[in-house]
Amino acid sequence: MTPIPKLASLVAITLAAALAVSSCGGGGGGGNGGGSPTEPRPAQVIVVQVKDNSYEPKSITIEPGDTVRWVVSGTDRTHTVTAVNGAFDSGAVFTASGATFERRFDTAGTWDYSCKAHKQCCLMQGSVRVGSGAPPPSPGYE
Ligand SMILES: [Cu+2]
Repeated sequence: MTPIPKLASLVAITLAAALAVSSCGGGGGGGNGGGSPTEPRPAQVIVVQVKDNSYEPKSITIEPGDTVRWVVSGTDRTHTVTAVNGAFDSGAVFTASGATFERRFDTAGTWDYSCKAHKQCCLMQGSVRVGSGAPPPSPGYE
């Protein structure tokens, strides 16, 4: 009749509980979403900076369905994004830093574009290639 057996059983119970807790945990975490390899990647938004007399990057390659967002960076001079073939024209929206113009490109191909105000003087030109088989931009736009 000593208290020792009681103490021993209490320790045993405590140990058992601790083991039960620690043996939980782990597991789970499996599966990373993934998706099938044939699933198309989600459409993306690609940013091109509009600076004084240049676009950065000057030429980009995207996938059909992607959107290009031109953003004025560090200038308050007026620029445009104007397609050579007339497919799109931002107009004079780039009048302040942070101003944007967006266009989604759904069909494969190559679009050369320039700034109406600074094409002649400064060769402010760029291009968007849509799809891996898009032809190279015209000289001066690549
Ligand atoms: Cu310009």
